[in-house]
Amino acid sequence: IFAAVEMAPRDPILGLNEAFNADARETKVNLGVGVYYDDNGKIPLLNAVKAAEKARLESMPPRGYQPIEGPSAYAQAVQALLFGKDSALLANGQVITAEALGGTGALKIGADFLKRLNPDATVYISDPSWENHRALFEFAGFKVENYPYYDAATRGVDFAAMKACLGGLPAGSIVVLHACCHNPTGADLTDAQWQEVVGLCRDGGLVPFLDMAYQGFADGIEPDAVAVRHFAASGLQFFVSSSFSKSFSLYGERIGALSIVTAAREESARVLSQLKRVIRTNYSNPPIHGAAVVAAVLSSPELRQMWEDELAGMRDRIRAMRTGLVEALKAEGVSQDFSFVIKQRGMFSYTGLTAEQVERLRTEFGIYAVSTGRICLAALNSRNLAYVARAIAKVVA
Ligand code: PLP
Ligand code: TYF
Repeated sequence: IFAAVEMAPRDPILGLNEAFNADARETKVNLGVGVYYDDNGKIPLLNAVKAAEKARLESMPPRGYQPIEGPSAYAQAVQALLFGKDSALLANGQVITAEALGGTGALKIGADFLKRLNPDATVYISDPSWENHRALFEFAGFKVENYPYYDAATRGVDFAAMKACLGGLPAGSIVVLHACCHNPTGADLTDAQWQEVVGLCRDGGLVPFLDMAYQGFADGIEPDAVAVRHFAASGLQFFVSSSFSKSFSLYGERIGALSIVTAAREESARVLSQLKRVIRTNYSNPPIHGAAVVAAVLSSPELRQMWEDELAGMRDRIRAMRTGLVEALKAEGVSQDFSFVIKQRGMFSYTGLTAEQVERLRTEFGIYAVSTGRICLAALNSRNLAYVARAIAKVVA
């Protein structure tokens, strides 16, 4: 059966973890995977999550099957974060939300649903994009192309090229957009640019698919929803995948959601019925724990405040590491201007380090980064910052 099976390539990011774990050096640092670590280098268990879990454990709830689309309390909590609790779309019944297995699972059920709706569409992802976007949509059966996005010269978005491309796509094309904290570049669109993208999607009859994996990691819960809010105000139909992996530090619980904005309540019912079919034929219904914890935190004023404070703490610590890295590089005598690191948003910095420099960081210093030069700032801390800065200074010298 398996004689002709070829060895698949490793995931370029998750594969790094395996190499890192096998490295015996005590000074090793993993700047590869996009995970938030606290200043002690540990993945935090948020106090808001602890409190919700304690209450849940004490109540010893039964473990029956969930509804196919997950609990409605969870869907409502997700919708309020994405669209704002007073959104007219919510009042009109124009949004359906299904719990999903992380942001990845949300993208996949969205992709599977779209494949049934519009099998011949091409999916467009940013150049570059999260490593898994292309493979995920290809495995769902789509042809995947890039639209221009990052401009290495300005370390920002080549918006003219992006617009020119989106403006020329055939109607029905699916456009995957990073709603905030672009992975891997940290370069986001401005408010005005989002409005232009909404206009291009409307004029071109495109299908927008917003991917929101880092709400709260740029400027805050509300400001980071700007892209979703512009699309919501446009009257268009669109998809949003969202994730609590990062914002709740619940990576392994696999908790995310797919939300779809429809034209009307009646349409929502039809769309949800088909999405439920996609879910049922994949995994029947989603797990209980992550959704219960997130819904409990977001529906309790005290726990919600605790969570917002803890999320702000993560955001502020990443910012401090950005500034710290830039200052430490200067102190190491690096003449190249790295101040762009402070302007990039979210967990990552696209450092401009070459694949050879990244390779030297690994072999000579035990510092692991993605070969594209992406590093995760959230893996820096007060103990490894100087070491990392010294190593970068050596490889760029
Ligand atoms: N989309 C983007 C842009 C991401 O960076 C990530 C990162 O993990 C995901 C989706 C997937 O999120 P999750 O881990 O919740 O599946
Ligand atoms: O980009 C990252 O590092 C995170 C984590 O297949 C991740 O989004 C990376 C690869 C992957 C799943 C999650």
